[in-house]
Amino acid sequence: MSRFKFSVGPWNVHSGADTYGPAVRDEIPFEEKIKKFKEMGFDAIQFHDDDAVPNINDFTEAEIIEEAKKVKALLDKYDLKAEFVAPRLWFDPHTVDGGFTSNYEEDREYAMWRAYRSIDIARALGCDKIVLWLAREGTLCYESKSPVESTKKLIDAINKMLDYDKTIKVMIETKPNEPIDRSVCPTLGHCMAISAATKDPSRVGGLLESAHAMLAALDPANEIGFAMAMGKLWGVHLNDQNGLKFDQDKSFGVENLRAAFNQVKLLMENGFGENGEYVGLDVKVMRTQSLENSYQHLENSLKIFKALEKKAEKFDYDYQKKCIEERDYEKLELYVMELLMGM
Ligand code: GLO
Ligand code: MG
Repeated sequence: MSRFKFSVGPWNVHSGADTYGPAVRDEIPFEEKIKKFKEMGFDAIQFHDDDAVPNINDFTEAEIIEEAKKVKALLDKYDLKAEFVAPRLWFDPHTVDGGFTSNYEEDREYAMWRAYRSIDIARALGCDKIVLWLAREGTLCYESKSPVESTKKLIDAINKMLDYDKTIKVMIETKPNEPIDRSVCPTLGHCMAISAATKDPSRVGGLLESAHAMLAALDPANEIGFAMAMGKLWGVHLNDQNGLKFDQDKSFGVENLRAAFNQVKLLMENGFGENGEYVGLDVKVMRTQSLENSYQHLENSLKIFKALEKKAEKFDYDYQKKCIEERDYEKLELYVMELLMGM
């Protein structure tokens, strides 16, 4: 039994299309996915606005809320919660140059429309968290935008969201690059600064994705620790990443076991989840998998997380203290490695 509650997004199970090739599996219907997620032990679902309301542009504002209520009924049927809703500001033609920081006013208005609709959808789904994964908020051509203006535009957009709903919470999911070259808000440190500059910092926090920290050449556990010290780690997307390359979204712990262990240990030591936070996964199924085995990466990630939780429970804090007193960190390091290797 884990002390944590877990969440997952429907995009974690997909047809396998990538930049270099088409789909290799059928799309699994939404209801089938969430039924399976529940069976696997997940407690909550992560949403994009258009995961809840596909073809969102085709509906009026009132219709969008009605559509979202149908999804809420599905969640209730399987006794699942909604963790958050994220406006998908990277698919629509209006978001080619970014959303909140686009150079074009019409696009910025569209981005706000999606942000407000995401809040409406979150309300209909019974949740109060909005995630901003700022996919295209940055530059491909450096001289096309000013980092000063972009940062101010982002703060302004968040302020408008905070005004639109007085109890909603905004979590920025930071990422240094991809699909954009240079992001406006690349790390949780930047997120904390943005939060402080908004009109209600108590409602603006962060979501750390392990792979995103690694892409910024940072340690994911340290990003987690930094945001927790500020009381602002409200979500995680645990996964793994092999070095500095494209965003891989590998199963949690499969590349960097010790880093994974330290993320789990830190979440446990600092009471993550006590305010209703979920341990979220953001892992992608490999292209090689058959349709029937489309969920294996999620099973693996949960299994590895829970195994690391058990390892962390065994962590000998007295021994750690002794090593620190003796200033023998080589000894401490070997202890950690032996713990992980089961020696
Ligand atoms: C991509 C992100 C993406 C977000 C999701 C929720 O790199 O990790 O999967 O987590 O869109 O906003
Ligand atoms: Mg993510």
